[in-house]
Amino acid sequence: MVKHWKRLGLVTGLSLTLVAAGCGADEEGEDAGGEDDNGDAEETEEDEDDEDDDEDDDTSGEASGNYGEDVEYSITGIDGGSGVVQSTEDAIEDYDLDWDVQTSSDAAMIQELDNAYQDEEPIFLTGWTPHWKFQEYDLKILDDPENSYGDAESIHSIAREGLADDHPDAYQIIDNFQWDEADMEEVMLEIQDDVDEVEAAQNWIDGNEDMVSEWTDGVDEDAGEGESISLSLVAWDTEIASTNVLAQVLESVGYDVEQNQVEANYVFASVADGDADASTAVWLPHTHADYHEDYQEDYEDLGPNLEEGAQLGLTVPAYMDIESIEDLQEE
Ligand code: PBE
Repeated sequence: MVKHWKRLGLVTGLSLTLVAAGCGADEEGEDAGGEDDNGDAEETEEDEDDEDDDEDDDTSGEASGNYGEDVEYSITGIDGGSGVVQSTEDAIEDYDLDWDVQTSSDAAMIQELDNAYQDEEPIFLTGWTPHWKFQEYDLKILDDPENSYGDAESIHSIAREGLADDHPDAYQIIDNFQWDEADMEEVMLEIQDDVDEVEAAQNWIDGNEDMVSEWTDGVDEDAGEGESISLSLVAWDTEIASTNVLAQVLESVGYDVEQNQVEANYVFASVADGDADASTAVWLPHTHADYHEDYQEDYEDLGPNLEEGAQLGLTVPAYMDIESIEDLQEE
């Protein structure tokens, strides 16, 4: 795709007229009314199948990607300790951009997205999937030829040393906990729809008893006997969903579960130091590579709880006329 983009950039002059006549009008029409929507969707798919040049010309066209000034050369980010913000800083360097990342929180970033989206204004986000924002808003992840955001990755669970001996049943459940993107998204979406986190987790559990019974296979109903288990997480929506589900399952067999919402580095430090028992929040091999390298000697990596379904990326509303990070411009 990207190679094509470079090559096809040379023929831009030739086909730009066609694009301006076709796509440009389509894109404006897209938001104006439902009538055009169907036609657009079909055309876009055909275009992609048949030839890449329409789309590619879009990105290399004069107006494409020219959003720097509108957004004050700023990317709307989440917490500074997150891997996605760190990857965005890498991207700024890799693509030689004079942009910066504003840090805030997952919730605050979504609020900014919502504001921009209402007015169809440009906005650049530190995005990742799975995340309900892709269901609620029409968004796209920009191409990343330099791979600053890494490839698809997995989300791992980690446990403190000694957990298997101290709380073998809890350890088994945490070790067995595994689901996929659709499961995680279901819980996230419900929470987003104002269902309480605990209730959303319980609803998912009720609808997935077979899967849950595999995690608790052979564990007695009252195995926990009121013992405490602490789980560390950052208040990212993905981890709020996974931690609540795991917590509910542990509680269902008698454990008393405490959730510690902390900053990213403390997720790793707390499990490494034994201050927390476990976490489901470790994105590997890319997002949390640095934290993992620093602390992995002191905790146990239990492997993926979500396999290869996760991806970071610079994310924009679909109405923006830009496809690749390469097209971010200074002026
Ligand atoms: N996230 C969600 C985290 C990992 C989980 C993508 C925001 C991060 O970037 O560190």
